[in-house]
Formats: sequence, structure tokens, C-alpha cells
Amino acid sequence: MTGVLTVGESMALVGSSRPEPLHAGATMTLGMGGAESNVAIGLRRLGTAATWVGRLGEDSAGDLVEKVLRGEGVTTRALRTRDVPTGLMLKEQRSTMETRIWYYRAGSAGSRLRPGDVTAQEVAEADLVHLTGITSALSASARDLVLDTARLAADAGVPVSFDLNYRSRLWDEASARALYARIVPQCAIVFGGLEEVEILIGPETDPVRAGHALRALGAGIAVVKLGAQGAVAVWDGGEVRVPAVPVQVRDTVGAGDAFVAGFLADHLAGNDVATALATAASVGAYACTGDGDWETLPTRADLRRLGGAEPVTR
Ligand code: KDG
Repeated sequence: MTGVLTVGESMALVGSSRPEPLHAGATMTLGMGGAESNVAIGLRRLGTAATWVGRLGEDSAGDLVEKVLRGEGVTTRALRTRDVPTGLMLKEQRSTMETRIWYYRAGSAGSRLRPGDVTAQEVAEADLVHLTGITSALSASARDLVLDTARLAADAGVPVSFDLNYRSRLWDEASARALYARIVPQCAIVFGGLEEVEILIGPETDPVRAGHALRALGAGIAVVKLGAQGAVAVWDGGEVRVPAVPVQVRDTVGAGDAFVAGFLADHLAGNDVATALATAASVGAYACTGDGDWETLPTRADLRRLGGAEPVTR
């Protein structure tokens, strides 16, 4: 078995190196990011095998994405696509209080993802398939790939996890709701923030009730991410809530992907839901302590430092 298989768009990421609006001529640094590949890197750092499939342009940004993923030990199948560029994301740290994300990904190589890009064999060999609402929002063909991959997983008896990951700059709530309604009943695990879950179930202020509502729609384990308020999981055997792990926050972008990686790593290791949720909260918190969407993802050894160990190692 090959661990977690995921598919999605990873982009070049141009991010502020310090809090300053772009119009003031901010100094930027180049990296890469993408929700699904962030999860794959997170899994690898925690010791779980992960495969990422995606489309990249035949350009230097594509080389960057592929090199980072391979360097992190992610099994990478990048379909290099002629005549369309790798997507780009600008991450503007406008001030210490506000970050704005700008996408330049319409018509990108990632948006050309389509059924057939993930094979029945690689799905059947996986322990779990991880999909997200972001890939579904890129284009009709990418959405069809998500649905097709979930169907291949069902045919092969491979569990699917799905992160709702709503991105208002990519699609509207009605389109997201239609997709969520199709995919959630097929999922062993569904992740979402409370506001994302509300897109599907309607207004709900109680995360435990929201989790039960996702289960009523067919999700196996429903995990509701609550940011600084922790997280809730609801499953066949019960419900559990964990608080957030207090850390000094530098950058919250990517924390949700880190959380998912933590949960999936523990779940696939055979740990119970409560343990997996606590690990998820720790991994998500750790990822907030440095800049970048995936750079600060922890190893198991890093996680032990969250307990308050001496901060300087000599
Ligand atoms: O979750 C972090 C992601 O948002 C980021 O890495 C890029 O995939 C991305 C997106 O669409 O926002």
C-alpha cells in the first residue's frame, strides 16, 4: 500500500517577507503552495507515505513545485502541460493583522486536471485518497476528476477523506454546495470549518450538531475545525472536542492542511479518533508558528517541543 494519494493544484507562491502592503512596493520571496501538496508534505514529515498527482506548466515555476515536493519525500506525478503556465498565488501580508491571498490561476495547468489523470491502479494501491473542494472549484474537468477519483476509490474499497476548503475567489456557495452534497456521502472522513459546513447544512452555531449533520448526510467521521477554539469530531462511536494548542502565531495560512495531515497520519497509524484529533490540533498549531503555507509543518520530534521544552537547542 502507498499511503495517502492526493490530487490538486500546487502553485508558485510569491509572499511578503514582512508586513507591508503590496502597493508600498513590499519585498517578496518566492516559494510554492497548494492545499493538497501541503497535506502530502505534512504527512511525510510525520512519517506517513504520500503521493501527489497534479498538472504543472512546462516552466520554471513547475520545476520549483516538483523539486520541493520530491525534496520533501512526496511521491510526485506531475503531468507537465504544454502552453499553459503553472498557477501563481500572491500572499500579501498587508499588516500584522491582515493577510490577503490573490490567485492568478484561471486557465492554469492545474485547472486542466481531468478524469484519467488519476489512475485506477494508483487509487487501488492507496490506503486513503484525500480530495478537496479547491480542486473541485478549478474547472469543470477538475471537478469531474474529483468525482471520478472518489468513484474509483469506492470501486476499490479505498476510504476517501475530503476537506471542504471553500475558496470564495474560485467559486460561489451554490456551486460548492452542489459538489459537497455529491461527495460528502461517499467520504470516510470530512473536514471543514464551521462556516464551510454551513454552506452545506445551513445555519448552525454548534459544531457538534454540525458534525452530526454531516454524518446524517453520510460522512463516516465528521471533523469540524474551529481555529483558535480547537476542533470537534463526531463518529459512529461518539463525539469529542479538543482545545486549540496555545502558540505564538506568525502565519495561519496552511494550518488547516497541517491539521488534516496530523489527523490522517494518526488515523492511518490505527489511533482512535480522540488521539488523532489531538495530534491534528498540535500539528495545526505548530504550523502557525512560522511563515509559509507548509514550511513550518512539524515532524513527530518537533511536536514534542510544543510541550514547552527549552526553545534554543545547542
Ligand atoms: O490551505 C493553504 C492553501 O490555501 C494554499 O497553500 C494554497 O491551495 C491553495 C489555495 O487554493 O488557497
